[in-house]
Amino acid sequence: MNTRWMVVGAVALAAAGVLIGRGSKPSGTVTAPVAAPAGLPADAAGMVQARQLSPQDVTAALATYMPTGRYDDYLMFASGGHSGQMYVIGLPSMRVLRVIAAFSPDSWQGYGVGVKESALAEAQARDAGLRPRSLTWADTHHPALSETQGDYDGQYLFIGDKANGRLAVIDLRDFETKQIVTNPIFNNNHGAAFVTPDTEYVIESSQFAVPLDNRYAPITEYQQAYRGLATFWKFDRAAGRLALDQSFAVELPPYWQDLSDAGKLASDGFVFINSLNTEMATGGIEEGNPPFEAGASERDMDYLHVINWKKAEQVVAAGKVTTMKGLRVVSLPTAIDEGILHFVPEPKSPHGVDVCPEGSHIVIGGKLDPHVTIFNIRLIQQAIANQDYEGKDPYGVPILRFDAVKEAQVEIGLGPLHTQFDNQGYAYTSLFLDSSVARWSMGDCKYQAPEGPWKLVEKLPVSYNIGHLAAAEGDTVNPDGRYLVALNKWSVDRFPSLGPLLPQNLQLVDIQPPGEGMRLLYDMPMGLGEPHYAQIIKADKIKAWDVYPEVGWDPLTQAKSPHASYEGKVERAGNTVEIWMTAIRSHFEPERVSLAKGDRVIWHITNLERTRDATHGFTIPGYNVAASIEPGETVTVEFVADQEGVYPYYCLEFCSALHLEMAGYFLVAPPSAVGAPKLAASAADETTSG
Ligand code: CUK
Ligand code: CUA
Repeated sequence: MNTRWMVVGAVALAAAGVLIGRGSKPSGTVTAPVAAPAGLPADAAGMVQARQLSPQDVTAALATYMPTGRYDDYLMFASGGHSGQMYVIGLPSMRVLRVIAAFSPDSWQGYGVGVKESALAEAQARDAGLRPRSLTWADTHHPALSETQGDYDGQYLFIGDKANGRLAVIDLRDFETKQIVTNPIFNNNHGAAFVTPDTEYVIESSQFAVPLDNRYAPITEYQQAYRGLATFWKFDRAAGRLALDQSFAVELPPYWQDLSDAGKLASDGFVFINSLNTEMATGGIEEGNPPFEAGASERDMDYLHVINWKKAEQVVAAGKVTTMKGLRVVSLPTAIDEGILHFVPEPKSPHGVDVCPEGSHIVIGGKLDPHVTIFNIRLIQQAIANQDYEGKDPYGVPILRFDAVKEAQVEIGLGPLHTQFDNQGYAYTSLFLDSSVARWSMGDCKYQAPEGPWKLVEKLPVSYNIGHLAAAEGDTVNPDGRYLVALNKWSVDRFPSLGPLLPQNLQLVDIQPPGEGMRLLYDMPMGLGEPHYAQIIKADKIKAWDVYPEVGWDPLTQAKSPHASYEGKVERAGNTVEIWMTAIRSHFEPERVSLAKGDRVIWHITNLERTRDATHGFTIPGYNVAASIEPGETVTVEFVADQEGVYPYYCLEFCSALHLEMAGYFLVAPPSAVGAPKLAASAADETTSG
């Protein structure tokens, strides 16, 4: 029996209430091989007592502790709010494994800091004519893992930028962002990103109504000129890119659309989008109007938008569209005439819409309503077929009769927002105002909870102000149960004070087995930008590369780079100097580059390493360049040598014992001193093998 298991045995004993006093040892317990921190007894039972851990604390610790070298069962992909990035977190350990640079520069990853092979650089260049300035951040809200038949397939990850109406595509072979697209005719979103069951489309729906095509119209023309928009970005899986020319959008009334979710199985072909502000409040508190928070909350009902995207696809194929800036748009009148768009009334200020694993039920959380409301897709389809309307909205969109499509309402508490599912017939809804998670039973489901349908089962308090929650594969056709993470907006007193800006608190909850109640396992302070939504995937579904497939790889195109080189060389054409540099432990080649002020520099660097984790970096003082060149990767930096002087370039990653020697000199002479420019690819650098 190895020592670790003996310690675990001792802790389990302690958890069972057999607490042993300091100094005495239970039979079978051995002293831990490593000395405990000062002041702590070395044996498990003694530690339990000294740290005053309850049996619940001990089992929670055992449930989350990850011995060195052991891997987590799940990976959670969390958005990063206005950090503009994505986070990868292991479950159940709650260790942050990676940040993925998406919309914001990150010098560690060599992203957006001088390297040309980056989605950010590509988007900035492309949008130069479309947007007045280069964007270097985003407000990321909703990640979406790519799906095959409604299940996560572990291939791609999409993330929406609420602030600027953009989407990013991340390839999970190397966890790098490959593409940033900008909606050509709309400047914000919220219902993004959500995918259809085979990732045919990535959905991006708007939040704040504005005139389409980024035009100006006075706010007094709000009802005539302002609109919402649901964009269906076609995903070309083979290319790993969203394709604007195969995408389309559906024009919506100027309500504020909120979250969306794609139908699946029973509801495949539909997309559901919540809305608020069907009052069409336009603000103007300074002119005596009600403030938005009151003006947008006057009516008892808002509208769930039900869009038949398969029908919309046919209408688009038939050419019944207007094309704006390359995006094909189905107009609101066409969407109504063709039966693409219907409304379902939903109670006060809805927020989350979540489709159950079988696709049959659509769960709505109303921020100002203590219930979740559950609609049934069968009833919705019947009501559409029978034209069972309770009226039309001011734009002529038919509104289905609430009682004809509602299956149930369950009173669960204050401020219901978002819902996830497990494999035992339960749904889990975040309660923002209650600061708790409600577990309630679904009805008419593949799995049926023993409590019977539509019952509140229990509530678990969380700290504090929970927004989204994420259960293991809990928004797919095949949820896992086991774990749930509460993404709490506030942490208040949970962690030591580090000043007025506090971390969020991500709390790991054990939701299995259901009979024993939900158990809080771990508080994880998130001292990085605010995660909104997260998805949790089985770790073994991710098939990431250990190193790039070939030496000379361009991660942006996921193909061999034309600029790859196995040896160092420098060439001049006119006043352009092109450098092909190799990097391998522990040297660059060349180690000297000499040119004249005013020369244009194109500098390619190939990391020749095939060893896992042998990453090198590259920087030059004052030129705002930070590259990360991972094993096999080729990167390019390009600039004008506009400052004369002597610039030591060096490797940024502590790659070997001789890492400090991994350097070179970039010598920028005054123009006159060089005359006919002399180039020096250092002949002194003789070693090329690794
Ligand atoms: S929203 Cu943040 S708590 Cu943008 Cu998904 Cu509901
Ligand atoms: Cu390469 Cu340090």
